[in-house]
Amino acid sequence: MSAIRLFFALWPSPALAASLAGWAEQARLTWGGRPMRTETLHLTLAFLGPVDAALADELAAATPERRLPPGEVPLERFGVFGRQRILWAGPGETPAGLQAAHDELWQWLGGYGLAPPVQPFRPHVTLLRNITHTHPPEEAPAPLAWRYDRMVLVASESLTGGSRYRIVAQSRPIEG
Ligand code: 2AM
Repeated sequence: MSAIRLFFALWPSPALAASLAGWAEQARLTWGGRPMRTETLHLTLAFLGPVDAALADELAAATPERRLPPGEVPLERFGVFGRQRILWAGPGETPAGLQAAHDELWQWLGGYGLAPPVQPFRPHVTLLRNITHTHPPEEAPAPLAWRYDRMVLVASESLTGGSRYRIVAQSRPIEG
């Protein structure tokens, strides 16, 4: 059976994505590498990996019934994953509300037989890939406040030269 690579993420508004693209431009002066396309910038909440098509359909159908308690992520620092040669933007510390959203999401996914990663949650927005230097992070631009009220379920398709992301469902914002 065919498998689909899926992940849940926070997706920035176009304005926030444009600001983050500015961060990427600045970071590239120090770390080199290849900037992510502005319209692909995101913060992964849960990476599911390849999931069979029937389960993917089930998750896409169930996601609009999920609620994500609204919250805010302060984007205030650059970080480097040296082994993966990634430069990212993220919070100084994981906000408690975001950690709770991550934990709750994985608890729900457990009901579908999916297991959380062993590594701790490291919320980040990948800005550059294949960085040519792995200097420790320098001071980032002025912080950005990311207010979120929903998550999206994304299918990732591998193409030569990168991935294409397709949003297949989103959670329902809490009204009021
Ligand atoms: P990255 O940006 O740090 O590479 C789609 O690939 C999204 O899922 C990206 O945000 C990517 O994080 C994340 N991702 C890919 N493989 C992953 C893995 N094995 N564990 C956790 N997240 C992963």
